[in-house]
Amino acid sequence: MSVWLLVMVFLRKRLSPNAARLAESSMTGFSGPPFLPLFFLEAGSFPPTLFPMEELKMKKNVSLSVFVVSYALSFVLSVACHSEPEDKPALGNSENPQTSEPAQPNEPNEPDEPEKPAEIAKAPEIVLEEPTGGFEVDKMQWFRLEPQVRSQSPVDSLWTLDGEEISTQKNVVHVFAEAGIYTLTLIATNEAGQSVRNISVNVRERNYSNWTNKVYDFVRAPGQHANAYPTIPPGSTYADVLDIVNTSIVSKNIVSLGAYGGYIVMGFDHTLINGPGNDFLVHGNAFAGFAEPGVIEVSWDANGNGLPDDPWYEIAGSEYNAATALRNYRLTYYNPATDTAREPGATGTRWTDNQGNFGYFPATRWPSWLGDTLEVGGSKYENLNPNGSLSTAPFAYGYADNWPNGDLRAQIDVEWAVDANGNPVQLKGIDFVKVYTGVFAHAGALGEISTEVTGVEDLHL
Ligand SMILES: [Ca+2]
Ligand SMILES: [Ca+2]
Ligand SMILES: [Ca+2]
Ligand SMILES: [Ca+2]
Repeated sequence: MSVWLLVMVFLRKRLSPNAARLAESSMTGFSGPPFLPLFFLEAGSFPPTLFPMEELKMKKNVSLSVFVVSYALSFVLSVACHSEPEDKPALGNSENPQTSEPAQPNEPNEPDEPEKPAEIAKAPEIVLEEPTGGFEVDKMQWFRLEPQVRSQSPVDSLWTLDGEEISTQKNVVHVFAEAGIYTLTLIATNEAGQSVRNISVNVRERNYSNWTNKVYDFVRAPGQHANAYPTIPPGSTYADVLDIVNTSIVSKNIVSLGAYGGYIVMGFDHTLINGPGNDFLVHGNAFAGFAEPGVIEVSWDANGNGLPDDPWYEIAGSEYNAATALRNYRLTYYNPATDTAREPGATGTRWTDNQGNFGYFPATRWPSWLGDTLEVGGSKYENLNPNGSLSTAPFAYGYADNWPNGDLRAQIDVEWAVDANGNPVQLKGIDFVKVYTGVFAHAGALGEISTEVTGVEDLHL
């Protein structure tokens, strides 16, 4: 018995807590006597109740010393089998930072080449320098703004004037009919967002003439008034003629355009506003039963150079879609005095057109400042009365020298303007008006059908 106790004390001294834990954790694999002493020691009770000590004492033939030695050997073996060093920490034991491997930062693998930093998507940036005292413009003059809009992606532009949409172009062009202070707003939108810029515009008051103030171009076709209305002295150059015709128009005197295609281009001291309803009236000398319809085209100074070198838009009058209407018609007159191709005995002025037709027009007076030929063109409409008739009926609406000036049907709405393909165009205002004789016809003793013009009246002034 005393030997047993000595072994217990020995074991207790040798067992570190870790070794004891290892021994306990191995209990599933070792169920034999080596672990019984631990059990007793932990329980703190001796003699044990589970250990069959009494039985052992009873068995005289069992040598206690053999038992103890076999126990000690088996225990040493069990510890040797679990020979992990006591001081080796468990992997990943964060409670022991000195011996733990340093934690690896959670970083992605470094690529071979450093990535460019992604650009941060931004709303458009509107750059517009405002003049000292703010933006100013006279009423009925084009106001043009060309802001710089910086953006990494496509931009949609929306311009509003006092809250009402006026343009979806990057640059805005607008004309103000009345003086006042207006707020123009640009809303620039891209895929990242929206920028808004409010611009104050001071529109100044100004007085204008309601009548055309300038003739930019004039071409007269042959006719009975080739060198009259207004009178063109012999030897006049084209520049002289332009001056003479300009004086006529400004002073509201008659200018005859001659036969089909003769034309005049006129302008104003302001932009004629496309306001509500009818906007202007081309004054002529039509009277009941004698219309000489002239086609009207309008234009605005899109390129801002003050000259009528911008697209023209026809006023689509009542005949625009007539079955007999011709577009892009071209007609060439030949000066009878120099025309060597005319047939012997033929009378009149020879003509050819781009439809393969030719003939001799009864009028033989040739404008003195023209050369050997004159080519004119545009739309061409069929006269309502047969050639030679002493009367000519007016078209329903939309032409010059068609109805008497006081007749509502003589007035024109800019809304009727169409482009070269016949599509309506929305014009805020117009700067130039072109009129040309629109029919190719002759009225017997009354001469050729030739449009007369005395000027254009702005109906809003
Ligand atoms: Ca109008
Ligand atoms: Ca007339
Ligand atoms: Ca122009
Ligand atoms: Ca006439």
